[in-house]
Formats: sequence, C-alpha cells, structure tokens
Amino acid sequence: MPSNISIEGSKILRVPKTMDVEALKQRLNGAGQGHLLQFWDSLSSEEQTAFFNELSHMNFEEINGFFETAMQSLKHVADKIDDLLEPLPADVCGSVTRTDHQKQQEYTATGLQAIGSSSVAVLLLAGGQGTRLGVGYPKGMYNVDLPSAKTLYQLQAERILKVQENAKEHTGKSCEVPWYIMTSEHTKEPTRQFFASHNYFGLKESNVVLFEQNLLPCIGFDGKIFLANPHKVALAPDGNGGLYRALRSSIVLADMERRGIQYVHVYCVDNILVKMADPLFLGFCINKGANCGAKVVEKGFPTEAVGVVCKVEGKYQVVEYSEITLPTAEKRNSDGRLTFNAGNICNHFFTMDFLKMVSDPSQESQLKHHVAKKKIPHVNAAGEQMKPNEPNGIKMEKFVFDVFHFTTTFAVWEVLREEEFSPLKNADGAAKDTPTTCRSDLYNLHRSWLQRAGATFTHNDGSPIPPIASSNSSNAGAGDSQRTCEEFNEIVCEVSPLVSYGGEGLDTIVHGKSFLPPVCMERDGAGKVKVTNGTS
Ligand code: UD2
Repeated sequence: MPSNISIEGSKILRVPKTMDVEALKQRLNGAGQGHLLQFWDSLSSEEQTAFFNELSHMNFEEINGFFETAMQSLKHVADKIDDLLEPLPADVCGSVTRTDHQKQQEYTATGLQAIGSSSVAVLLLAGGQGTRLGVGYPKGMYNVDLPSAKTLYQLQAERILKVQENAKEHTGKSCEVPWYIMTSEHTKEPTRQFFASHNYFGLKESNVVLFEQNLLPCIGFDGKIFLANPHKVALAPDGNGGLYRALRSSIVLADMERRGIQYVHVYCVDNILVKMADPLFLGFCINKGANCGAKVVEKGFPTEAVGVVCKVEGKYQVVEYSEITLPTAEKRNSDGRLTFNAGNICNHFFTMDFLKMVSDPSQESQLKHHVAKKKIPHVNAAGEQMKPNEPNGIKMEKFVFDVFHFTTTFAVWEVLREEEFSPLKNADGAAKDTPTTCRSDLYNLHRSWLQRAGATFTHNDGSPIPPIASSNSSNAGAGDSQRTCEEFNEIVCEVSPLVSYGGEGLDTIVHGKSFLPPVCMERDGAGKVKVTNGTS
C-alpha cells in the first residue's frame, strides 16, 4: 500500500506529503466552496493539518451534484404517487398468522440448517445519531431499565448466542453467526470500547466486526457547505443506505466471503424485540428463492406514519404515508385489511450475491439521496456558533430499503407487532416508542411465553392475573397490542435470551407453576436456569 494512504474504517484518507494550500483553495473556489477556508489564517498548525486532510479527501464535484439532485427532488415532495402504486403480489407474501404450524416448522428448519452451516451473518445498522432519544452515546448502549439492566446491545448479543445454540441442537454442528456492526464517526469508538469492556457479551471478539459508514456535509439552501467550527466541516452520516457504499470500501464483503456467508440479516438497533438471524424469516426467504426480503408488521390504521412495502411501476419499494393520498391509504381488500398494509420495520434479508450486486458502484450510484430540511448548527462568517430555530439547510441520506428496486425475487414475511416490533425512538414522556413502551412490550411478550408454556401468574393477594390475549389467536390489531401494554404495564416478566430465543424450551421449567411478579429467568455460568419471582 502506498505510504500516503491510510485506511480508517470504510474511508480511505489520502494524506498528502505536503500541504498545497493554494491548490486546495483553487479547487474549493472552483466548486463554489471557497468560504470553507475563511478562517484558515487564524488556525493553529495542528488545526490546519487536520482540516487540510479533511478537505483534501472530499469530492466537492460529487457533493455539489448530490446537492443539485436533492434540491430538484425537494420540488416534488408534495407530489403524490397513488396512480403508480400496486399492492404486493400474493405469491411473494407470507404471514405468521396465516401459515400453518407444519409449514412454519419447515421454514424454521431451513433457517436453522443455514445458521448451522455457518452461512448466515447478521448486520446491524448502528450509525444513526439517535437525536430523538437525546442521549450522547450510541443507542445500542441504552438500558431501558429491565430488572437485568441489560442494554440493547447485550440483548442482541445474547440472542445471537442462543440462536447459535439452537442451530447446533438442530444440526448437531457447532456454528458461528458473525455480527457486522455499521457505525459512524460518532458511534464507532464508544461502540468498540463498550463491547471490549463487556468482553463481547460472551461472543468471540473475531465474530464482532465493526465498520464505519461515510459522512456527507450538511449544506445550506444556497448550496454552501456549513462549517461546524472554524476548522471542521459540519458532517452527518449518509443514511442507513450508506451501508452499500461502506460495504464496498471496507473489508466486510471480503470477510463475509472468506467465512462462506450466503445470507445476511440486516436490522436496526432500536427494536428491543428484534429476532436476529430469525430462522423462520430466513427459512421463508430461502424457500421462496428470494435474493431480497423484508419482515413487516401489519399497518395499524390508515394514517399511521410508517412506510409500506409495495410495488411502484413494477418495482418493489417502501412508500411513505406522505407520498400517497388518504383515499389510497384507506383502501381495503374484500377481507377488510388495508390494501397497502405491509409496515416496514427495518428488518431485511439479503443473499450475499444480492449484497455484492447492489454495492457495486453501477447499482449503488443509482440510489437517490432522500433529503430532509434541518436546523443545522454551524459557525457563521463572523466565527459565531449559530443554533438556528428554523431549518437552514439540508441533510442527504440514502435508505437501506431502496435496493428493493433491484430485486426480481422478493419475499415479504409479516409478523405480529407485539411479538417482534417495539422500537426505542423517543425519551420517556413521548406518546410512543419510549423506554417505558419497550419495557412493557418485552414484559408482555415474555409473560405470554410463560403462559403458553403452562405457567400462571398471581397478584400479591393470590388472585389470578388474566392471561394476555394474543392477536395470533384473536383478531386484535396494533391498537389492541397498545392497550395490552398499558393494561399490563407493571407486570414485570423478563426471560433472558440465553434461556429462550422465541419462547421455546420453557415448558419443562415453568409448566404448572404459578408466579408472583416480578418474574425473572436467567441462566447462570453453568447453564442452569434460575427463576426469581415475588420478592425472592
Ligand atoms: C426506520 C425505517 C422506517 C421504519 C422504522 C422502524 C429506514 C430508512 N427507515 O426509520 O421505514 O422501518 O425504522 O423503526 O430504514 N442508521 C444508520 N446510519 C444512518 C442513519 C441511520 O446506521 O446514517 C441506522 C440507525 O442507527 C438505526 C436505523 O438505521 O439503527 C434506522 O434509523 P432511524 O432510527 O433514523 O430510522 P427511522 O426510525 O426514521
């Protein structure tokens, strides 16, 4: 490797041997970004070197091109695309509520077989800034205050350990599910330190692979790039669809190939119920012969602000509620279900071949940036830090699901919201998707597992706590699961992922037993399950 190239995460930084500031000035002036050097003379020599290096590896022509396209697209944000929308073809869809038990077992067996042959990887999108939650560290490090105090990262790590164990039981072979974690400049170092300081939560260090996504400058409506301070450009991650560019420029694809990975489960960090490398979902997609798949939940009501998976002009796509009119959002099939009801939960299946194909520049460059008007903090021409109250510019992001466009063999698997989707988006006090709702949803799910395994629950006075109605057996929809949360809010029941991945294996432990909440099930170092309940 030439000595002037250093590789840091997914970025290749070319560090020039000498600083040709004049040439840089000319390049910036030519691109209309000359203002970036306005504080140059007042910088220390360290600041100058660091800033020179930052600017030297930016492709301003490309960035200006992104900006032009982004501003064009803003003119069309209010456009509706109702006429172009088609529902998903029935033959690509499957549902946990409408697939019989035997078929589900077949899918699960296929998934466990793939995991058992060490051909499955999980890939976590964790480069977001978590602005809505408002904590200064990566969201995966958040502890929603379960009795075990486990963070989102720990829950996920333990689910990987358990699914490896389940696959081994199924196939008789030891297997490994590598965990690729896409971070960004803001999340990489704290994430690395967190895993190291927790001994990778029992996973092999070599199976936890961190890589870094790219950043893009934040740009004012006039096309001028903002400075975060006099010697640094204001940058933001390029969206979770930055995955494909990051894959291309990092060692990840090669690492996956070296390990013989064939299937990759991609998911977002904040869903406390996420089933990583879910054998049922994997098996469904594999049996369908799909190269790309999405797990979805049924949209709760027509105006719910979730993107729906559908077809647009013959291509698969996720369409936002804002892109269609109310009558289209309200359209129902003869069975009463919404026509466009496949709510995206950022939970995707890709074959290795598909990932390689969409990461190629010829495909990846076709993915358009989505544009958001934002209030962007910056330094003004007088060198003052500004915190605007109104949007003053744009951030540009690619979305992970935009590659659906490239598939012709798609699969969509619908699951129950109360079993698989409870995201942490907001701080407590907000109406939904908070630490409190995540905790409640996890308690409810785990209590339903125990009840299904033959356990009962009682109040302090000995009176029985009624069982949770599952929408698998009733016709309850999203609204009902919401009510269940509130109703059973304080009935604490936490089952460690090391004890059960999805409710399996609990019968022998709890059948015929009665529990007084709070109930906690954990596995000790020797593999023995310990149940605590009441005040014990
Ligand atoms: C995401 C989905 C949305 C829905 C929702 C469910 C996308 C684009 N949108 O919306 O359709 O499924 O989740 O919870 O997928 N991230 C990065 N790099 C970035 C930006 C985000 O890795 O530059 C990660 C982020 O850390 C998180 C995931 O992507 O794990 C989703 O990001 P978000 O929480 O900003 O997405 P949201 O809630 O708008």
